[in-house]
Amino acid sequence: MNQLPAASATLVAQAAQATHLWRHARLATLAGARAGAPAGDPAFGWIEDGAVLTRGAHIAWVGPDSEVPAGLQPDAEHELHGALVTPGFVDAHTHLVYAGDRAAEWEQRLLGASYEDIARAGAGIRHTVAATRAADEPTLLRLARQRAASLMEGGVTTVEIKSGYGLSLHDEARCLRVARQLGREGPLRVQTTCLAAHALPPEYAGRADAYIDAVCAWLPALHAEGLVDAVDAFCEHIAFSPAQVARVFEAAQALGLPVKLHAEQLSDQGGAALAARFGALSADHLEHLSDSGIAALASAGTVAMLLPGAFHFLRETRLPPVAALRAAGVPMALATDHNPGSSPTLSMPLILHLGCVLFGLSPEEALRGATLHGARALGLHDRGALARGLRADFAVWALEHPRDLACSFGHHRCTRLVIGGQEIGTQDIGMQDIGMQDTAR
Ligand code: DI6
Ligand code: FE
Repeated sequence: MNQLPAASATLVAQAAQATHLWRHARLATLAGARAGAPAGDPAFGWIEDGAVLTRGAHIAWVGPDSEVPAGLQPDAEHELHGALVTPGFVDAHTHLVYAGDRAAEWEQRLLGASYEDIARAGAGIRHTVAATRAADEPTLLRLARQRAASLMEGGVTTVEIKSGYGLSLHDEARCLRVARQLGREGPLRVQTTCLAAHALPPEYAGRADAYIDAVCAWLPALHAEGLVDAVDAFCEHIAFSPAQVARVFEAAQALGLPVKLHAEQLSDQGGAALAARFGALSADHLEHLSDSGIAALASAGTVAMLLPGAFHFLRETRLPPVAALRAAGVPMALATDHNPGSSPTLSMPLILHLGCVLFGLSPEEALRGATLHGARALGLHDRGALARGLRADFAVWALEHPRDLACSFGHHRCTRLVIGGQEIGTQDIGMQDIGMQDTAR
């Protein structure tokens, strides 16, 4: 997890090719099968008594335990006693790097203020911007590490982290560096997104177009430092207009960076269609998505990123059009949207539950949304299912079936977590030992 002495590099390279055989698991592979698929194509890609062989960072074989290739001599064998194994969650929409908290603002909302009222009064996102600017990088990194550990307890193996609480070149760069550092330290895999167009910082009050000019000018520098995997914006009446977002997207496109968009969260701005026009990886939130927006996402192959944590926490009532998205064949992803203002949760199992109960997803749609479709929303095609050749990222649960993971809520933590073929030490992420036995040769 931490830096290794250079002399051990060769040993590490050899160990990286070690083989591990995980036996007697209930496997939700998500490989091949889809919800509503024909008979013989089991839901969840289910294997009742399965095994997974990993070699180095990847999966070398998956199948029924009874068909484990004869004569296999893995470096280690792990007995799972029928525990559930799912692909690791890909939490593809978070704002993980920030300081401060916004519980007082939440309290104000309970007394009647709206999210928009608070934003217009100069608080909301800007409150977190002030706290983030005032925090030094070691503090931001320490806070992000703690949050990453909580995500991993809930089975997350890849996370996307947005900036957007810096809102100056200096502070956006600091937040993105912290996210990159978290990824370098591991074990959680990190993808970064520049969300400088999140809110108007106080020094640009009344000058939104000038701020967008600045954001477009910062992108090449942030990209040159290797800090940006994708570019996002907040298209909303309390944030930036479609025309302003289009300018940010053009700047991203000129650098060859993929885009995504906070769209149709509080009102219909035509953001999803704009995102689709730029071939966005995802359009996110979408409570106010129109039929034409759905058609645009479907034809562009853009993922609909649903964020039930924010819907729940903001006590929204307008539901995203899940049935129409499903009918149009738009892949739906689920993520925590972890942030202090609209979705202060770090539990992907809770998000699965909310996706089912609030948005009407099936447990299988929720699981696919939190894994395969989350990966697709990041442009990653090497993870999100348990299949030969994919990354060996998976979580073990003391449960019998993935529907149990989405059904009961508020307490699920994985019992073991494997990222890139390496089991993550429970002491690193605070997982409880609940008595799963292991036999290592
Ligand atoms: N929509 C959200 O839900 C988050 N950002 C955004 O554009 C909220 C961010 C916050 O309130 O701090
Ligand atoms: Fe967000």
